[in-house]
Amino acid sequence: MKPSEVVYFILKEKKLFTPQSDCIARAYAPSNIALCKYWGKRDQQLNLPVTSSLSVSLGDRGSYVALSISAASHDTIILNGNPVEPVSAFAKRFAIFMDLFRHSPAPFYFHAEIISTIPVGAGLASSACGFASLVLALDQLFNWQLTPRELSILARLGSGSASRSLWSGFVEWQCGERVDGMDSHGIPLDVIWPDLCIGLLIFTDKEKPISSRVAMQCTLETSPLYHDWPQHVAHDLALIKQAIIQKDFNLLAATAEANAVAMHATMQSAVPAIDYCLPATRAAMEKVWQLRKDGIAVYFTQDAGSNLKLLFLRHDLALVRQNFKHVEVVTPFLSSGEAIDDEHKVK
Ligand code: 2P0
Repeated sequence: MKPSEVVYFILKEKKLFTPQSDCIARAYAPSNIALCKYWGKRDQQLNLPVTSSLSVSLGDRGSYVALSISAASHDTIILNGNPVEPVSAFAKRFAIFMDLFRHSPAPFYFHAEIISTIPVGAGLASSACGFASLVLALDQLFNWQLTPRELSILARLGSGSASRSLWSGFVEWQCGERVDGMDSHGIPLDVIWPDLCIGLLIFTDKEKPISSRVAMQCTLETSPLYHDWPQHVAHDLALIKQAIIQKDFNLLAATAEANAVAMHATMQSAVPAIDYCLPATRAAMEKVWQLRKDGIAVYFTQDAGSNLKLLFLRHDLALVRQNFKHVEVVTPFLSSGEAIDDEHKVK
């Protein structure tokens, strides 16, 4: 099945593809960090995953978009105040996704002004929040009034992890079984955990050397360890859900760290080997392990990039700041502006 057929199936009842030329649709979607990772697809065209996954959204770290119909003869994009070259990979990926929604008799193009509050392409899920914010804006621009699940399915067509960025808090992306992917979408977990903190350790904001899309396919096709990956995920996902329900931080964070380490071990066994770590990444991992030996409950997770995300509870915030001078702290369950300690406000 093609992405355009999925779009048609979802939008067939709607007054689709009739742009409102004087409207500017504004939307925001948070980035998300997987605690149990998505790595490998059962359908590359529809971004249908081999396994389910589970994430936590990053509050006000994400993507803001203002979307309107462009008077130009091509899509125009402003990213963080700078025009994006139409020939760039970013613009091409945007255009391919937006082509799915351009079936009006007369051709039309979009103008998108995007503010990303996280580095783009550096393993901080910028494509997840980017595509999720785009579908939210499209829904407004065309007045579709789709359900969050339908929006999650459309976002998945842009990027798999975008299916989890339609909600705040914990979100499970159920892999589903259907070939059309209509059962493969995010489902939010009804749990609030105000003490949970994420520490972003950003070692570089450069684009990663190999895209996660290429890396996960290479892993699936060549890694001898990939065979066991779905079993790892099933085991880890069950533990992580249990830990969230019981608010058992050590179980949650230890399982998330083990899941990330297993994902990277699996991709390091691919041919050619895929290694996203920089020396600074490994040094930070060593530091986390040493802190745990010293009795501090701090853990990490790592995505398709060199940056690390620390997992810890609010009462260890000062210790984490002492040990990681450049850490950027995100509190997924506190609203912007709520104080998390005496010296710092939530960003
Ligand atoms: C995740 N990652 O669960 C995993 C862990 C990176 C490592 O989802 O090809 O950009 O667009 O579906 O969603 C990054 O992969 O890949 C990702 P596509 P995507 O967050």
